[in-house]
Amino acid sequence: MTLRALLFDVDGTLAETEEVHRRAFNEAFRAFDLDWSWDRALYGELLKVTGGRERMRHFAQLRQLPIAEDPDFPDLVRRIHQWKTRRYGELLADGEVSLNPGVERLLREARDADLLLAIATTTTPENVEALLIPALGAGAMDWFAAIGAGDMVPQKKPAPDIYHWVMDELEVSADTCLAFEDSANGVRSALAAALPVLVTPGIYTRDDSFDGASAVISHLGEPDRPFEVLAGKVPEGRCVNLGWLRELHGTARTR
Ligand code: XBP
Ligand code: MG
Repeated sequence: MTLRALLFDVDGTLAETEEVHRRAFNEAFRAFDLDWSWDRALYGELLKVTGGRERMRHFAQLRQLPIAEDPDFPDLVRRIHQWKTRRYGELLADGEVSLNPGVERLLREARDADLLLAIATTTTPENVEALLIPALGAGAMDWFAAIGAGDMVPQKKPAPDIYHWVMDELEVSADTCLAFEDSANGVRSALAAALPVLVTPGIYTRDDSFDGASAVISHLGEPDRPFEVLAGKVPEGRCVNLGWLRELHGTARTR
């Protein structure tokens, strides 16, 4: 089956953004006079719940915080999350993160070869723009034929909804696509949509289980910065390019 589309997760996959999310959450909690503070260890646990609002509600329930029983709590969570999203955008505009190794090179190569590019993420559409425009320029969103993000679907990852939505938009079948993910939740989502998936783990997801993924490599690599193979059998090469991806896709089978 010919490879037609590359479907990218965002946080952890395109860039190491979770520390910026965490900072924006913590600043938002302070702005709303909450004594919540998420350190790295706690955030690593909380990341098992995808979506910022869902993560905040989960935290309040986990800690059995009385505020979770307040009838206005869902609205408060929504307002904190809006504040957090605005702050996250400001931090990225300040050049807080750059794309992971090989990401821009591969996106450019795929575009030049007329492959379809798409985004499939649990974060908000605003946050996708906040990352991609500073990194790729004002026209960055036009590089992507579909941007599936946040609340566009009923269920976030690990449910397959966002990948199904993106494939419907692109009018492609799963066997002509390849998904790029960094986390167990992302891999589960892609596999549940019958997509082959290439994993580049992030700082928070190194110890996740990636069972069923086609391969796990350290990052997409650059000619002078080769990737390391962490699991699976991969084509020969120092960095991921279209020839390499087509070969991987040709041998990839989802469960
Ligand atoms: C990772 C997530 C997101 C971010 C926070 O998304 O789970 O919730 O941590 O973003 P991805 P929001 O699918 O891109 O890996 O606060 O906007 O949800
Ligand atoms: Mg991710």
